Amino acid sequence: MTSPPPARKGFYRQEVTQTAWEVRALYQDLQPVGSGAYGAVCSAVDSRTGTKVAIKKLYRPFQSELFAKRAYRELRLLKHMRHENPEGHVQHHTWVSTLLKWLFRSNSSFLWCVCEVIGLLDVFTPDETLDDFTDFYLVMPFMGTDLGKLMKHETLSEDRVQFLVYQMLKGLRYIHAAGVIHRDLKPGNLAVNEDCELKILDFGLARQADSEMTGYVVTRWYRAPEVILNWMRYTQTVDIWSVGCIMAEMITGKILFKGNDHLDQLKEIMKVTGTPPAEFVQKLQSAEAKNYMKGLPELEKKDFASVLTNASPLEDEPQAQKYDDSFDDVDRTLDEWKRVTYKEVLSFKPPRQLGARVPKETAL
Ligand code: 0RX
Repeated sequence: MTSPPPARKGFYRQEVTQTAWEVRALYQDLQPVGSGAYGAVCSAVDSRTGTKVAIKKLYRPFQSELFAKRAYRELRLLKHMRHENPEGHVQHHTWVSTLLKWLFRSNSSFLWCVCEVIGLLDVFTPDETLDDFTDFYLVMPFMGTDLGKLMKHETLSEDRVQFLVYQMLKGLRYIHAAGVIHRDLKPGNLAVNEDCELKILDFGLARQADSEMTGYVVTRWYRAPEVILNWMRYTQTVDIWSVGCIMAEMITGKILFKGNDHLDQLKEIMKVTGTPPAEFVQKLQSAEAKNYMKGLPELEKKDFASVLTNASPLEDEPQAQKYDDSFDDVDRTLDEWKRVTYKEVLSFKPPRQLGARVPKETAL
């Protein structure tokens, strides 16, 4: 029996949950944190800074074209998610980053901690040539908990909900600006630290086969109907749908659309949104989908205030009434203009005053 070749210089080997890991020597104290069909994650300590990192080893990434494409996609996406893009916005704030770097005296790792999307700290392979290339490892900041676990343990105050939703939208804005759709935003894919700072990631360690999307499962509860049923081409708005579901759950402590299966989930959704109008159903590409929707009894749209009963009314978004501009095409005599203007003057209702407070700008 031949013994395996020694580890690459600057690397060491260790068995973690029956898998051989060969990592850069600077990453010490490997501890398993999760695994699935696609790979495994360990925590480790970066001996240069003492900070905790997460290292992901993909499971046999080059075993098939499908695995290889998945692995390549994850690497490309994670490499792309850098908020401190040197050609981007940070260039305009170089003095700020210089000051921050000076204050924290670490090259760039501090800047990773201020963004809302997970990014790569390092990527390495122990294989010395392309011919030997079989594995690579992704290193990122270690995130101890996620929003799913946080919501199980506590009810979130209104300002924490606001701060978390703000960070989700900020992170999504960045992801969407890159032309990427996340598709699987759920509490378990939102890492949160003790200061309520959030990072969007995508664990995706397990296969999301049809069976994983069937039945009473978290993998489907945050998905927009067009994703669940695959009825039409979808856009970045599917991620905004997920943010809405997550926000509702943070406010009420209950899962908004907890369907037992695909169609039950659609029914749960329509109990709140109402059944879509006929023009929308007409646009569905699938004939099966069209028939199914046409056969449903009509449901009224619910007022969100009745669904999210403990939500703050201060977050209400005022809705404008339709403005009637038909007079623009009408010719009237001077007297007639005078009469309609007078009528408008008399019918004016002053806005509801909050106590005796008068806005500063308009106070005489
Ligand atoms: O997070 C990823 C990952 C992220 C991703 N994105 C594209 C869409 O927008 C968000 C970013 N695409 C593919 C993969 N991978 C990943 C997640 C968790 C993980 C390892 C890799 O394990 C950790 C990470 C940090 N702390 C603990 C465990």
